[in-house]
Amino acid sequence: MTRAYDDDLAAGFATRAIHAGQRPEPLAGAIMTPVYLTSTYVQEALGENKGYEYARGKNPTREALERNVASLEGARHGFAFSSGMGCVDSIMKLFKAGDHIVCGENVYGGTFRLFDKILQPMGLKFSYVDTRDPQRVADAVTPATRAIVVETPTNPLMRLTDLAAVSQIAKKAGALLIVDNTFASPFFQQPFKLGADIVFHSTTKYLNGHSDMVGGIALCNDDALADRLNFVQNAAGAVPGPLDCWLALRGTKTLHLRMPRHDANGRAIAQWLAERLGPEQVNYIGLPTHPQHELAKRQMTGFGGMMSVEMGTRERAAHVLGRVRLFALAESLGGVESLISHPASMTHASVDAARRATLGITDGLIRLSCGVEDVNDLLADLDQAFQGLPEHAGRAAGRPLRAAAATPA
Ligand code: P1T
Repeated sequence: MTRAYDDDLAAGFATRAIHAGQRPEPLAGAIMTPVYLTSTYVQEALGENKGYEYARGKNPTREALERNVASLEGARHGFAFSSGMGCVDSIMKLFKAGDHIVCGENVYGGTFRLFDKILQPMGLKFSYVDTRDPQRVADAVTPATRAIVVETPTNPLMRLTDLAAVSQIAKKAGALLIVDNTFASPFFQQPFKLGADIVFHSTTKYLNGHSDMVGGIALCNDDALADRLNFVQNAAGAVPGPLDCWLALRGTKTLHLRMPRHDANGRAIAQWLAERLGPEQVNYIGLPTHPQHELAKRQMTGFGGMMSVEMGTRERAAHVLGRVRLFALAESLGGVESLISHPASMTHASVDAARRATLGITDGLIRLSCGVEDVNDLLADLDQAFQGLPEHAGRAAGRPLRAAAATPA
């Protein structure tokens, strides 16, 4: 099990981002954690070793990453995985057939696919609810509920869950609150302070920040829970390779520098899009018109670089997606480079069309991951991509492209 160093937990965020979990390497004093490319460790004698036996169980590069991110989330324990999905799958192995999970209705398409197509047939029971409304979460709880799983902000609709309110519901139900903090990163949101039991990330995104690896990580504070996660990590074996851990660890050193720039660029681009299309078309939690802007201000310290935009029709979405030059049309998010995507046919293609329609993941929805380039260049790119945008029939008639999203009670 990898525990954060106790003395790391006291320093400021930037100091921890750069140093937490890492000590100079003892052989030569290398300041950077080596990439321990090994599958096994020599044992001095039968039953005698340096604490490392086989690399699925432990790897020093992986441990440095686990300690580092645990420290950034204000957690005591970290467990790295081979992908965000490998991480969610391993967390769900804490449960057994018959257990009931309340899950946010809008989560990453791959998370829904794992639950719906693999775990549900194996006996786990899921209820999908609009977690913007804590009452709906409370209403979905049954005596068999063992966990509440939320993504906040959600991918791609940027909906929020009031973590403090939902953690009360989880505690009352004796269930774990499990939070996907990928979109916010620990720089903007600290779910443990709001009552989360497990926080996880696709490290592929903001934590790495450079789009050069795929990984996941789960964090927790409770020692008994950590023992169970540690057991699953080794027994099920969805562990990351040491080079990927090293790349993620290099990324976290600049998280505190990158996130404010993602946030600044995100705000400027959301404002531009809101002026161009009408604020009700832009799902960005930093816009005062976002139905949950006040919650965002209360439970987060920034809004980040993620947003989705309702273009009205697939044709209008395709127009922009086909003309951008600096924004790259690609899946994924959270890297220094700006990406743009079409959730209905890309990240959420595994969610069936009827369900997408109910959620609001329309064929006209595009998603932007604003990178850290010069914002004027990003705005100029969008401006040229918007040139010649086909008129939307409803818009021409003076009607909004869609009704403003209902604010949950
Ligand atoms: O891709 P992977 O590292 O396995 O992480 C899965 C995952 C988990 N949680 C959230 C919120 C995510 O956004 C993702 C992956 N998302 C994309 C690849 C995407 O483009 O949205």
